[in-house]
Amino acid sequence: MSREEEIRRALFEHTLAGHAPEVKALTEEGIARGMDPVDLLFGALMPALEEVGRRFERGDYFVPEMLVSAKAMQAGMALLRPLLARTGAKPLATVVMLTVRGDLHDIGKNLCNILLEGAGFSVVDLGTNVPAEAVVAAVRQHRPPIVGFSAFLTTTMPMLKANLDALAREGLRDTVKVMVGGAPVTQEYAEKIGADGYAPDANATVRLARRWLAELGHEAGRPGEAPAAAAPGRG
Ligand code: B1M
Repeated sequence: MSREEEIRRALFEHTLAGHAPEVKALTEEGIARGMDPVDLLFGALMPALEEVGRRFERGDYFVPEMLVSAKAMQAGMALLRPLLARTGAKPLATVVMLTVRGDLHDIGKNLCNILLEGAGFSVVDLGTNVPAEAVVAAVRQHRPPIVGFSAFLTTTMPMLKANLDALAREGLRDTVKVMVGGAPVTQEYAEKIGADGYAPDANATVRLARRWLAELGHEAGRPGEAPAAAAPGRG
């Protein structure tokens, strides 16, 4: 087995076990060896988290295990972030991103943010557990053409509609394109609640944001592409 393959496997195992220092060291070694950051992310870190979810569903893992695995993954992501998000160019446009009220999951949103930044967008990240009032305030302050809401729990999905309603109440709905996403969200659900669009993953998020910019008359697609082929079969 090559050292690269060993690194991929060890990254998977240590993320699963929640060993942040090992994940950090292995990611550093992978980068130093010239491994593709997209490969490290989609070939090791993400599959580990998917396995964490499966173990949680089976009752083999509980919240503390989920949490330490997430922290371990974030130790790797922190190192990959600057490599995935190319900067230095004039931002294409601002995108306000957030996880809805009641929801503490942020890894998926953060990944979308990284790829959006990599594609040249300027991301204003409001964080997690964000109330509708804060969404309204951020749209007033930043005047973004695009806002993205993430919901990762079936119980927090209704907050997507609550945010859309809050924007409409404040007369801001027509000033922004609203994208929704997160594991339980679907195209059908997005249409049902009246969002402008849905993206199943981070690459699709970038594609949709670019399409909207082009429709709005911005010069979309430059500078920088989303990291090339950020995982086969992922949008
Ligand atoms: Co939670 N959790 N969790 N959790 N957690 C899930 C989501 C769950 C599916 C696990 C399971 O049962 N298999 C389940 C939800 C079930 C459901 O609602 N149907 C669940 C549960 C139940 C819970 C708690 C309720 C557990 C409890 O307390 N009993 C609790 C809720 C806390 C809360 O939010 N109020 C909880 C807590 C946690 C932790 C805090 C421990 C931790 C989160 C840490 C963190 O995010 N900082 C955690 C984790 C790590 C998970 C799993 C294991 C991994 C989530 C993740 O990061 N995935 C998850 C199981 C799983 O997903 N396999 C699970 C990787 C990420 C890259 O993918 O999030 O899908 P994803 O993001 C994708 C797309 O969805 C899309 O692009 C991303 C990148 O490709 N996308 C968008 C995301 N946002 C988008 C926005 C867009 C467009 C696309 O436009 C704006």
